[in-house]
Amino acid sequence: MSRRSLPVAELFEAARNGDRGALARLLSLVERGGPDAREVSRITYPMSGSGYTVGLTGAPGAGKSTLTSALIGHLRQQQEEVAVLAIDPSSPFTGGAILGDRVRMQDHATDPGVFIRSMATRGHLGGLSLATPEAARLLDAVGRHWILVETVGVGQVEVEIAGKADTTVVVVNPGWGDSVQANKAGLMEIADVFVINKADRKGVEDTRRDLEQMLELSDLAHEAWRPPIIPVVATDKRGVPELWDTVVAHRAFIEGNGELVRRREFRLREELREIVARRLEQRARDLTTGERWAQLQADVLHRTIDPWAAADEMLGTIGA
Ligand SMILES: Nc1nc2c(ncn2[C@@H]2O[C@H](COP(=O)(O)OP(=O)(O)O)[C@@H](O)[C@H]2O)c(=O)[nH]1
Ligand SMILES: [Mg+2]
Repeated sequence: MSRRSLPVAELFEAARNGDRGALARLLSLVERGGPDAREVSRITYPMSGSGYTVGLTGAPGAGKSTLTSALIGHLRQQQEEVAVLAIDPSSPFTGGAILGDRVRMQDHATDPGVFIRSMATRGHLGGLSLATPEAARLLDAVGRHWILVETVGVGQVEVEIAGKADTTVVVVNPGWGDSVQANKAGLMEIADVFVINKADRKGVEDTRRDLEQMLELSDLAHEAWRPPIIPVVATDKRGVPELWDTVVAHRAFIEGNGELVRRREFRLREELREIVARRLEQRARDLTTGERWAQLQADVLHRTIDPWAAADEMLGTIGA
């Protein structure tokens, strides 16, 4: 039987035994959604929960992929295995960034301790916000205990996705005050650690002051964990060990005070709510087609029924 037609359970067994092709295939099923993705979720969900996700987010070009690659190298030196999900909702059409990421991370392409996957959005952000945690759980269930998630932190929805990691690293550059694209307030809210990448350039201290000031104005400064600010030069790995030590320290901190459990519970509740909302949206789209719908619209146009009563009639058919 070819891999393409293997049942999900067999693919999963193969992936657990280290078959990267099977894992890639399962991730494709997750990306696509539908019944096969449901089956992946059914099998993986009970087996997930021991993996730890680290999100890296920031404006396009901030150096997230370079930094991710440097972190992979650092983790491999410590014999840690690692999986990476690179998510770029901003380039569904060209695929340019995805290709770029592949090239940048190719140092690790033949290392069995590293698994890298670019998740395509197919232009649907809502789908991605559900597919990403699903994909992370799959990686977790096949035994990847560190999962790095690279996301673009620009718009509100993207920042929301970025904030779904256990520890979130926000990557900025010297002079980021000038960049109009970044959703600063949103990024401040989700940051557990700040990286000032490209610290080989001028303006590191100004940027640090800028961040400190923004922290003072936010609630974060007064929480027990104040997000550390770490200068990094991802291209020559300067600051990368310090960054990783900080991520590990943050993990220990939120594991110790119960925050990790609270975060995960919150995310699961939000995910459940989103699944219900999306399925209702789908039902609404299904309802608003067909002959009966056309007739009701005509009735509303002719003022023989008001819009609310017409909606009641449609919703009555699904008991909502
Ligand atoms: N000078 C300098 N350039 C860097 C550094 N890190 C990344 N870059 C460069 O910045 C560009 C964008 O990097 P990339 O990792 O693709 O950014 P991403 O879009 O955030 O993933 C590339 O040309 C990198 O070589 C750094 O620490 N210093
Ligand atoms: Mg990138």
